[in-house]
Amino acid sequence: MAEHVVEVAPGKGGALTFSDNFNVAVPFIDRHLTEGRADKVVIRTSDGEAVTYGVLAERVNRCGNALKDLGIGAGERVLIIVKDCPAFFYTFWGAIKAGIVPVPLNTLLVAKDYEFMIENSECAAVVYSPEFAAQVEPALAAASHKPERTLLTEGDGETLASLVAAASPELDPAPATAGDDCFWLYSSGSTGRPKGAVHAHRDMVVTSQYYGVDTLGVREDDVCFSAAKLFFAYGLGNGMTFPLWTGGSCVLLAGRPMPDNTLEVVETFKPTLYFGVPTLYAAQLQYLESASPDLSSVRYCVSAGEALPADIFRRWQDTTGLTILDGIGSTEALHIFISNSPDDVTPGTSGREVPGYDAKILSEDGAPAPQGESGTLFIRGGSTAKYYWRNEAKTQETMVDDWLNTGDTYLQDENGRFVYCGRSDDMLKVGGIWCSPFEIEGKLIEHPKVLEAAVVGRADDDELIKPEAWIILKEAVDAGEALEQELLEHCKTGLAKYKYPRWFNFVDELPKTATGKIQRFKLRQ
Ligand code: 3UK
Repeated sequence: MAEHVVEVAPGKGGALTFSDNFNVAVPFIDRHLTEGRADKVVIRTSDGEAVTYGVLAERVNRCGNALKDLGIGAGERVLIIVKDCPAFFYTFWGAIKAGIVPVPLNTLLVAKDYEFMIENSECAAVVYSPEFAAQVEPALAAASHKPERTLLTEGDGETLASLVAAASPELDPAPATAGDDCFWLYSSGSTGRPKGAVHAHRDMVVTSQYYGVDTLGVREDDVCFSAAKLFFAYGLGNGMTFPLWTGGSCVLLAGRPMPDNTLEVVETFKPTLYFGVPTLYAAQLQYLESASPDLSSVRYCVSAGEALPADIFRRWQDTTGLTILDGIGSTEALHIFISNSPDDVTPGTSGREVPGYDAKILSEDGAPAPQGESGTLFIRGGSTAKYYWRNEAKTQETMVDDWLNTGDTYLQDENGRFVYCGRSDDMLKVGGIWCSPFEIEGKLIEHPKVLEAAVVGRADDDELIKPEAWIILKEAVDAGEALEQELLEHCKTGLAKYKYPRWFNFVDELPKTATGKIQRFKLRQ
């Protein structure tokens, strides 16, 4: 078998066979030149930039060389804190082709989060967009590990852009195997620090083929638009690996996804596949009450990140005529492993196993849960992370034999469809992004007037979960609107933007166990 190739057996979920020497940058980037796509546009940005497959391949090579020229060695990490733009592609793929490990980070985080990731990854370099300098630069200054190089993507002086322009356009793929470490994504836990999930070269092939092609039906003529950002495993697949696997194209929106700018992108760039999260669908529905953009280019809409309420599914279908395919994925699995599909949709469920993945629901005693009864969902498939970086305890807890413990409670209905019942820990998904109640509580009790705090998820009018705070105040403080406003401001300044509590309750005591652990389940309504 030639080098850097993968054979796909026919049929959904068909076996994938990788050549012995396999660097995934070759099938995702270089293959398009040999298949005659050099002049096809692969990336369009909402600012009007267009990048062809030929230009992409050349810039990936230049970027890989630029990173090597900086002295970054094979296997070393490069943190990527970059908005959705072509430079994200160049850095991510340039690193992989050069044998360097890219680690895209959530761009909504704050300095103390980045400080931890800089130290935990012991990265050799940090590449960041100027938009995020205010959080990244203090993190670099405070971190005990000092990366050899930090680079802005663009701007004055030496930047990634200037190095790329000066670097050689020729780069041979670094030798690798399908199972070698390729890139990481950080995943958050309810307690403790984020965990670096280490993915192999094969993983993006598996997700792109089994979910992208076999389940969703992504094709060469598709234009993918993901409102979910590239740093998120969901967005990385939707907006980058699916088009690169099929020879299709994508549209990138650099700014924060809002109802108006996302629907404007749909109207202007006419994507055929649209990927969102439930919170944004709810906000878009409200926006569509007073606007009617042309969405007719879209073949299917996809939702993931948190459960899509059946009511939002129906209202979206009534308003736009479009079907939303809800599917559950995770950072550890890399993309969606249980999903509704174009010919099998049941609102209010996550659908069935994606071909190529297995799922099982286990009761507390470890036995398979009887049909209709809930238990913990485990999944198995070729794209799951190999391990968590330097976190043996969590690796052993989560990755059991070749099964992955999702931490989700699920049941299977009488038709075999999977129904989400909640998390088995206290973690919340807010707008599709992780939110730890402990972190918000920690922020609240920093406030001089707060004695104790507990945070739980509460469903809003759209049945979407948002943080709610229960607070014990120190003596002689009046609870009122002014105090709520003060606490709100306090949370908004020290936490990632989506994490502030939407409701405040002031109480005299919090429900606790004998050992003093807050019983959050008693506060959930
Ligand atoms: C929850 C869902 C119900 C669930 C993701 C698609 O969300 C992604 O990855 P994360 O690591 O979170 C994983 C957790 O989020 N979840 C995600 N989708 C659904 N719950 N219904 C859903 N449809 O708790 C899961 O364990 O941030 C989603 C593709 C790639 C991803 N990484």
